[in-house]
Amino acid sequence: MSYVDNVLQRVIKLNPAEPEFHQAVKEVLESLEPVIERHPEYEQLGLLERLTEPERQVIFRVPWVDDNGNVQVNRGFRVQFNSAIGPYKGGLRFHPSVNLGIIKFLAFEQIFKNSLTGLPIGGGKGGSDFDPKGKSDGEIMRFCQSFITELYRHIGADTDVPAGDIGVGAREIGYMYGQYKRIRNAYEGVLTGKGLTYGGSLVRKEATGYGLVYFVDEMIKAKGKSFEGSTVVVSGSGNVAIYAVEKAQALGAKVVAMSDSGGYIYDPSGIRLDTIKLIKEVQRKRIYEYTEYHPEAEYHDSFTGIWNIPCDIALPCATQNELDKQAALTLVSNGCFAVGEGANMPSTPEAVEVFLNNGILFSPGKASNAGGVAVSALEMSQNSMRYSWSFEEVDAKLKDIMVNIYRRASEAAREYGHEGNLVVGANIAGFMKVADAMMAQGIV
Ligand code: NDP
Ligand code: 2IT
Repeated sequence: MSYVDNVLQRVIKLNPAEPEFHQAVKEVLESLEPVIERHPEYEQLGLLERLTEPERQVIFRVPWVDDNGNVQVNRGFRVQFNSAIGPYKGGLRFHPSVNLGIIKFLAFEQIFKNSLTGLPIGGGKGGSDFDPKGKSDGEIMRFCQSFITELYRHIGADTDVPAGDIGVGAREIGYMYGQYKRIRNAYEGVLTGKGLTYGGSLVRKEATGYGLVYFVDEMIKAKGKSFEGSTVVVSGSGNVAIYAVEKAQALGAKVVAMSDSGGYIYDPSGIRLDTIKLIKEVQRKRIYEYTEYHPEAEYHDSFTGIWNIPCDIALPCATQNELDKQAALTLVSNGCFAVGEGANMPSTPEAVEVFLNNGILFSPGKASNAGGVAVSALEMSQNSMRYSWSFEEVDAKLKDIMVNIYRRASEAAREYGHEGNLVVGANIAGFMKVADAMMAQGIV
């Protein structure tokens, strides 16, 4: 059995009932086969065994009192996966589906994504099975305060710097930052995605969505295509989806569909993003409300049905495994030529295979959604300098970073005999820097 297969078997045995973690590890390790062949010393030094074992995993109780005076208990997680190239960095997800396996898959992906940005950040992720939907501001605040009252001892500006992810945006980051500062009596850049009045960076809110479109634009440009005049479908209607739509529209695309976990809207005349922002960012309501404002649009109550809408470019920006083989086949037969992942691991392995076998331009999330964490790292730099850059400065750096990630992933794919395969290219390019740093730092 090959070294990679051995390590995969070990990961499955040691981490039972964590299918998303197995899926993420399998995809990365299988891409690394050609690298491992050139570096037999990795096996001798147990590099892949160490790479797939988190440095530290924290699981904790989060008790809080709801508006009716009842005590609620949730479970909190922080997986500090790899600090070879910098302090642990990665978001916090609040969603009822959160469990250890989900957080581990996200933290593992984050190692390579963060490396690809070229910035000095290690990989981590955390969150809770807390469901923010339908909760009052007071309940959200009490939950966030309880969560950070345990987590504060494990994080710090030079140790581990969390940020947002599903269910965690500026409001939650604000409550967590306030509680951290109160406990530690220190004004430090311990969280990113902060508000602009207390250390946040311009463009962080827009960064993942804008970065995704910058990346995809570069990828399709290489084949003589552009967003201008293209029909685009974007799943989700959260932070990533909204700003992907904003930038795609700015580049001349027509975005015709968006979704939430309840279903999708199809507006053939082009999605009115100000309505989506009002419903989602201000009112925190469901996407079907869109048809109240624009009765000519259709609402369908199947979330995954969105992939039946014909498009040139598909941007899955909601959640893991939201796009399966059947959806991929439908996209291909409808003439879609590019798929850019904004979410983490939104396409199933079978869907990715369909894209790669049909010559679809495909970018994996760890490459094309790295803009969010990249601007988070820029927020850390600004906090350290006690200085802030303008919107234009941060946006220019973001664009530069995304173009560089595309180039690095493409070059690695070519160098290792998989030209055009950005899955292999991103995994190899992300891995090399981490592997070099781990090899240099001894058996740790
Ligand atoms: P938000 O919470 O802002 O939005 C999430 C969106 O996805 C909502 O529309 C939500 O619908 C939908 N969604 C979430 N879970 C599910 C589910 N299980 N089934 C169907 N729909 C679902 O999160 P973000 O926009 O921040 O994150 C979206 C994706 O992007 C995630 O995969 C995240 O890990 C990834 N990502 C986020 C980054 C960031 O900077 N925020 C950076 C890089 C990646 P509903 O409201 O109905 O739940
Ligand atoms: O998946 C991700 O890259 C994020 N949720 C953003 C992480 C961050 O630290 O900004």
